[in-house]
Amino acid sequence: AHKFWNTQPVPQNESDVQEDGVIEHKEVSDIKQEPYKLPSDFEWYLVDINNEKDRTDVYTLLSQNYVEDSDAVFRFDYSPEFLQWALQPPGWKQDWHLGVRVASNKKIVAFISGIPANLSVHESKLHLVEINFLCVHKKLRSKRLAPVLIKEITRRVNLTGIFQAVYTAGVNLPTPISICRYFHRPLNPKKLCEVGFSQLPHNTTMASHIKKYKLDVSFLNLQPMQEGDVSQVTALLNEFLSQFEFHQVFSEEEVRHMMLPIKDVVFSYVAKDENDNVTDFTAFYSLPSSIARNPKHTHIHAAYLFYYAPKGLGKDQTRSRHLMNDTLILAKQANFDVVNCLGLSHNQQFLDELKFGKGDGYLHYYLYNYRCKTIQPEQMGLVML
Ligand code: NHW
Ligand code: EN5
Repeated sequence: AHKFWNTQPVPQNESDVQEDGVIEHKEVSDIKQEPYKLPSDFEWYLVDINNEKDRTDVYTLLSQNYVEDSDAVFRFDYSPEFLQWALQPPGWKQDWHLGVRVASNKKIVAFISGIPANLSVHESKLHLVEINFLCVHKKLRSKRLAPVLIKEITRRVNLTGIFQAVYTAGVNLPTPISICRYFHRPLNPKKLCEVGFSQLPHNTTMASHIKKYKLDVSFLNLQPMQEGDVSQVTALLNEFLSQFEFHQVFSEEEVRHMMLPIKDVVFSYVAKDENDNVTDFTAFYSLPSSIARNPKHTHIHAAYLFYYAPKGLGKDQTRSRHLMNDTLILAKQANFDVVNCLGLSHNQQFLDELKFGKGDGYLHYYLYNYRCKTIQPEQMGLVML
C-alpha cells in the first residue's frame, strides 16, 4: 500500500517495535554525492531564509498550500518571521532548507526543511534532525514529488553523519511511535463559532457560552523571559523534560534561540521567587490559520502551547493548573482567539479544569531509521513547531 514508505528504514508495522535501536547502519562513505533527479522542468533551490525575497516566497508557498483541517476550511499560516526563527536554531544548515523551483520561471513550488536536535529516547541519546514544513504546491500533488524531497533531504543529512530523524504529521504513516490528540481552549468563543471552528452547544445561548470561557484571576506573577534567565530556564526545562521517555535535550544556546520572546512569534514568561530565581517557565507560539471564504474573518489567531516547566516539576497538580491558567490569561491579553495544545506530557493535569475541549485532529510522531517501543502520550515530552 505504501510504495515509498515500504522502501524506507521505518518499522512497517507495530510488531516491528519490540526493541529500541537503529534500523539500518550506514556510513557517510556509502552516501551518493549527486542530488536525486527531479522531473525536468524543476530544479533544486537552496532557500536563503535571511533573504526577504526567499522568505516571502516560502511563506507564500506554505500559506497557500500547507496543512489544512479535515474540512479544508482552516490552513496554517506560519508568518515569515516565524519561519526565519524556526529554521535557524544553533547548528542550522542552509543545505537543509530545500526548495524546488520551476526551472523556467523560478517559482518555488515545493519545500522541506531539517534542523538539528538532541533527543533522549528511553535510555538513549540521539543526535538527529527534525523534519518540518514539507509542502508540495496543490497543482503538483500526487506526482510522487514528496518522496524525492524526502530522499534528497535524507541524503543531505546523511552526508553530515546524521542517520536518524523525527517528524510529526496529521496523517497516519508507517509507523507512529505516539499519537497525541489536539485540544483547544477558546479565548474568543463568539468568533470561533462565527467561523465554524467550534459550535455553540445545543440548548446554550451565546451569552452563557461566552461566560463559560471567562478567565479567572491570575496566580503567579509571570514576567516576559529575558536573556538573564536563559541559564536557569535551561536547567529547569531540561529537568522537567527528563521525566518523559521521549524528549528534547536543550543546550543554553538552543534555549536562548527557541525560548526568548520574539514579537508576534514566540511568547515566553518566567515566575521568580524572592531571591530572583526562576521557579516556573511557560511559552507559546503564534500560529494563525487562514479561514477559507468567510465574509467577516480572515484568520484565527491561535497560540500553541510550546514548552513549560512548573515549580516542583509538575508533581503538584495545583501548581501546573495555576501556571497554565496564567498562560491562558497572557494569551488572551495578547489577543489570541484560542490556545491549542496536545494531550501529551503533564497536560491532562489541567485540560479539563481549564476548559480545553477535544479537537478533531491528532498528531502522529515518527522516527526515521530508529525503532522505538510505543510512547504513551503522557510520556511524550517533544513539542515541534
Ligand atoms: S506534516 C505536514 C506535511 N505537509 C502537508 O500536509 C502540507 C499539505 N500537503 C502537501 O503538501 C509535517 C502534500 O500532500 C505532501 C505530499 C507534500 C504532504 N509525511 O508526492 P506524493 C512535516 O513536514 C507520502 C511523510 O505523490 P503529495 C513532516 C505518502 O504516504 N510522507 O504526494 C514531513 C506517499 O507515500 P506512500 C507523506 O500529496 C516528514 C507519498 O508521500 C506525507 O503530492 C517527511 C506520496 O507522494 C507526510 N506528511 O505530497 C518525512 N504525506 O509510501 C521525513 C504524504 O504511502 C523522513 N506522504 O506511497 C525523514 C527524512 C530525513 C532523514 C534523515 C536521517
Ligand atoms: C507539523 N508540525 O486538523 C504539524 N487541526 O484538532 C502538521 N480542529 O483545529 C500536522 N474540521 O477541533 C498538523 N475545533 C495536524 C493538524 C492539522 C490541523 C487540524 C484540528 C486539531 C483543529 C478544530 C476545527 C475543526 C473544524 C472541522 C476543532 C473544535 C474546538 C472546540 C472548542 C470548544 C470546546 C470543544 C472543542
